[in-house]
Amino acid sequence: MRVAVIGAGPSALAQLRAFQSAAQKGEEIPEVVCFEKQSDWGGLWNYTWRTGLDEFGEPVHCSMYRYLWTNGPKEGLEFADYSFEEHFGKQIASYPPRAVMVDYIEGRVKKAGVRDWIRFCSPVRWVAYDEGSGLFTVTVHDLLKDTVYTETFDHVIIASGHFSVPNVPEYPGFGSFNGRILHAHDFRDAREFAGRDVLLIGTSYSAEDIGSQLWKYGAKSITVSHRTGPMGYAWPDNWQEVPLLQGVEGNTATFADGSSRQVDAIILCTGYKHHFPFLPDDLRLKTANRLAIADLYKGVVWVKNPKLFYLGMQDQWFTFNMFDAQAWWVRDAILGKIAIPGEAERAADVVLRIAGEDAGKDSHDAIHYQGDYVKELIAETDYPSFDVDGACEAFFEWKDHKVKDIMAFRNHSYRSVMTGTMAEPHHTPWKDALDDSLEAYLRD
Ligand code: FAD
Ligand code: NA7
Repeated sequence: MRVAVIGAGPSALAQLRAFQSAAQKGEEIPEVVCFEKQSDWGGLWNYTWRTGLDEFGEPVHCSMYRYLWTNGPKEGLEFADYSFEEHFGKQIASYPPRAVMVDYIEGRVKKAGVRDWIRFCSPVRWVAYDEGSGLFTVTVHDLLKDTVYTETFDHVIIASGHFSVPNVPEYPGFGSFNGRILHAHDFRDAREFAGRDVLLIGTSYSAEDIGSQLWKYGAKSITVSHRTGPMGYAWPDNWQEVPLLQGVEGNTATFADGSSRQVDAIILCTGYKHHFPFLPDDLRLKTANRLAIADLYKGVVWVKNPKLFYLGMQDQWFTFNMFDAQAWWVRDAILGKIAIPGEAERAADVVLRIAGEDAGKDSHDAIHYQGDYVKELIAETDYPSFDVDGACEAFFEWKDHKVKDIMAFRNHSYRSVMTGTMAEPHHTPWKDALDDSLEAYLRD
């Protein structure tokens, strides 16, 4: 049996680790071939200065930027089979910068020895399913040799991420704006905007964090325009929330309440698209960015063809340990240890999940909802059980800390639900910590 995994970000790496862990326990596993379009693993966490197209003419996957620290506590995402303490030899502070996270993500898969399952510089161009043979044909571009080839597989697992292809609205006057307009996907270095008046559109994680980066690295003013409602935190004095942008003329931006501001740059923090240009209609997921995903039984099995799986397609409170829960479950479904029901039951499961999410009132309910999903999956496999409710508590504390002081929430510490240890406070408050290197962060 052959299994193709598309992508080598955190979701796909969870899948490789899941199979390797079964093999380690003496189980027979299929041949697993992982195709990654970048030259290294880590997915979004694999930082590049590049934007637009890469050296091969491929769309740059990275949406991360310099100085990015995790936007939620690490205690909510920790791997249950590989703690931060195991990796770093000590407990570390709760909001690691990107470089520290990459080291942690890599640590587990280096230990598992799965790197040679991955073909790098290998974007998947097309996947087709043949009813007759019951096999998938996967067409891959080997960028180094510049050759295109096909191979067949019994199962395909799509783990190509969904925070890389930007959603880019246009507003009147953009074509003649006298400044730079970019999407968050192409934002790389806040220092570029030091001394500038910057307008952000959107009110979710990207707007909050890119705005905070701009503030930290010396922007003159930050204006955030909302479509639905303001974020409502107690922002610093040079930060203003305004209603939706109506248009720009020269450098003047006008908003729905009639107010206007002079701005030097506009950053569209308007989210991302689930985008799978390598999939035909009958296999392609089309969904909003939400917790209960359309057309995926148990959030992972393609309802119309249960040999096809998707990982990590949900909007995310939980990340790495949710991807693990999914990957262990998908592994056991492929190994035949978990039975997948018929199509009607699979479709009914999706309807129930969507209703469950819709019944929630607020982010508190949403965190519990996703926590319950993680619990449901890990109860069906041998993924190490952990205190998911404890991880939810870390998220609730995190939300309270943001309300108390949005520019200081990263100075707080939380208890690991994997090891029971309390994180050390970081040696420098986030706003003063300008060096985001691993060495600086881990310094005692
Ligand atoms: P990705 O990380 O996107 O990886 C997908 C991989 O698939 C990539 O390596 C890509 O190159 C590859 N790929 C895509 N198409 C193809 C193809 N056709 N062929 C071959 N390979 C392909 N999460 C947190 O837990 N904490 C945070 O602080 C946090 N901050 C974030 C900040 C930003 C700006 C963004 C955008 C996301 C952040 N996230 C954060 C969420 C992030 O989605 C997850 O942490 C994680 O990276 C998702 O893993 P993934 O493997 O599903 O997808
Ligand atoms: P999100 O969380 O999908 O949020 C998108 C935001 O963009 C949200 O506030 C939307 O407003 C807003 N939006 C979307 N389209 C428009 C238009 N046309 N006009 C105005 N505003 C719009 O994306 P993020 O990039 O913030 O976060 C994605 C991930 O990156 C996340 O997991 C983080 O970990 C990092 P709405 O509320 O719908 O009115």
